[in-house]
Amino acid sequence: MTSVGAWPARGWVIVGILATLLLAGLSLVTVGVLRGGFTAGGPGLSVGACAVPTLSGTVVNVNLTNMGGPMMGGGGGPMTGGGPIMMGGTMRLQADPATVPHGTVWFLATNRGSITHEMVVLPLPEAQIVGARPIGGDGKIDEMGSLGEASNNCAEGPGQGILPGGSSWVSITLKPGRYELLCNLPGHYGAGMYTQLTVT
Ligand SMILES: [Cu+2]
Repeated sequence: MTSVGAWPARGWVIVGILATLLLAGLSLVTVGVLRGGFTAGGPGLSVGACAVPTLSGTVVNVNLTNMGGPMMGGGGGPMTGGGPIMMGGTMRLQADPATVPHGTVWFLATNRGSITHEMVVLPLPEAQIVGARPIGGDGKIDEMGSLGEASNNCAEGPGQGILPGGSSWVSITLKPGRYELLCNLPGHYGAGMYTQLTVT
């Protein structure tokens, strides 16, 4: 009698385990949807928190990063006063690829740091190197002559800045030459957010 009664009990245990696994799976899907990990059909690519449309032709992926923030895995940040401006080359702007053919170029800037960033494209005059622009009292460089920028969170073109985990994109027609990609939020250029793009 005991062995007969044990089987249904074991069956219920198995049902319970299956139900738990099913619920766990459902909650994972829910988290994925909430985090924007799934696009709602149609072409496109989900990058971070944003659904990025398909960018055809030449695409330069621009990574915007900063150290010391919670998204960097916590390595003991150098910040002591809690101010928004970080000093000492703790920020980076990297372009991949760094050389592209002339014509229409898409820039896809993704913020992998912990604070707001942006990407601005400026021509780089002959005999001038990147990172050498004079920085004003406001911590910014002169954006005169800007060819375009990606600073619209989860959208195209200029805006209020790209939030952590977000992206922005812009297409610019470029002639052969050298260009400087940079972030011009106060203090960021001085902290190292610039790189060269060569157009052939
Ligand atoms: Cu920045």
